[in-house]
This record gives sequence, C-alpha cells and structure tokens, in this order.
Amino acid sequence: MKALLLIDIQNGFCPGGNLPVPDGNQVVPVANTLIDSGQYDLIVASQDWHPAGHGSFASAHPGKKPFEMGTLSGKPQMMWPDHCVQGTADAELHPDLHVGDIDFIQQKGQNPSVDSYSAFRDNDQAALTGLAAYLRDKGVTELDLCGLATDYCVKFSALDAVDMLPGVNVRFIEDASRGIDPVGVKTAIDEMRTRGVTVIDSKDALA
Ligand code: VGL
Ligand code: ZN
Repeated sequence: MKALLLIDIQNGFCPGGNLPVPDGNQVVPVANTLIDSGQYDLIVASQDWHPAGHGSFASAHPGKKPFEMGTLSGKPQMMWPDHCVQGTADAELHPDLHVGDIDFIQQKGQNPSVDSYSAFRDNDQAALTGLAAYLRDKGVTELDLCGLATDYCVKFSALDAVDMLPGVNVRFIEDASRGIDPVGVKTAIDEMRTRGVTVIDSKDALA
C-alpha cells in the first residue's frame, strides 16, 4: 500500500500568502503530476489550521516581530506572521491543487499553546493528530512526502513518519518541495537522510 502525503500546500505558504515560501507555488504542478500518476493507492494532505491569536504568531507576543525567536509554553518558538487562520483564504489548499483526488485531509496546529510542524503530532510530542493510526489502519507500507516547507513541516513530518511508522519506507520528493531558508533546507535534507528518509525526485517516484 503506497501513499502520498502532501504537506501544507496552502495559499498561506505560496507567494501572496501570509507566510510565503519562495517559489512555493511551483510545487503545485509537480504535486498534481504525482496525484494523477496512478502510482498511489492513497493520497493524504495536511493543512496548517490555526485559531486566530495562535501562540506561534508574533502578534500574540507584545514586542515580538515575525521571524524572531520567542517562547511558547516555556519552550523556544519561532515567531511567525499570522498565517493559515481557520476559515480564511490563507488556510485553503492551493486552488490549482487537484484536491478532488485527495482521500483525507489532516488538519493540525489547532492548539493555541503549542505549534505543530509535523502532520503526526504537536511539537511537544504530547498530542497525536491521528494520522499515524490512519496510515497504519490503511496498511501503508510506502510513504512518499513533499510540499511546504522543507525546513519545517515537511522535515518534521518525515522524521515522525520514520519514528511512528516502523517498517514503512519513507521518501522525500525534493523537487515537489520548497523551503523557507536555503541553509535550513540543506540541513533539513541532511537530517532526513541521516534518519533514514530516502531523498528522491518526482521522476524517481513516477518511474
Ligand atoms: C509551517 C511555519 C509555521 C510549514 C507551518 O508548513 O512549514 N511553517 N507553520
Ligand atoms: Zn503554522
């Protein structure tokens, strides 16, 4: 059972959004090719889905500016611009993404007092989203993932997939992903590789 996991391909992370990833929109045609390829038995997307005033927003911390470090529930936390607020256009999946072929959407980041980069669990690892159980129940043995942003939500989701889905072959599709910071992207890819994630391009996934 082979699954594709599309991470946070949302307006908010594309140019024009509130937390734009450079060239984030360029993952959409590649993701669509993967969706349409017939290679996958199951297609899942994650959706960053914050309440207004979420604790990861700089605006919730007087004196803090976006992209500074701050704290949230006593732990270091990157201060983000307000983004992907529930029910806003910023939180919608990209309008060109072939959403009609997505089997399940896993929302995350609803708890205002903890961030959730991973589609599998909150950053403090206390609360699970349920995605690991869902994929296990479906009998997934191979998981390809891609999307936005490589150095945050894609990386943390890939590492959690390795940890929480023992025996599942996890692959990161590099050309179907974009990151926030070029140095962070390089480090993230090295870390994924070291932890057992296979790094591929979409042509490898389609072969
Ligand atoms: C993300 C920062 C904050 C992501 C989500 O999708 O990579 N990054 N929220
Ligand atoms: Zn977020």
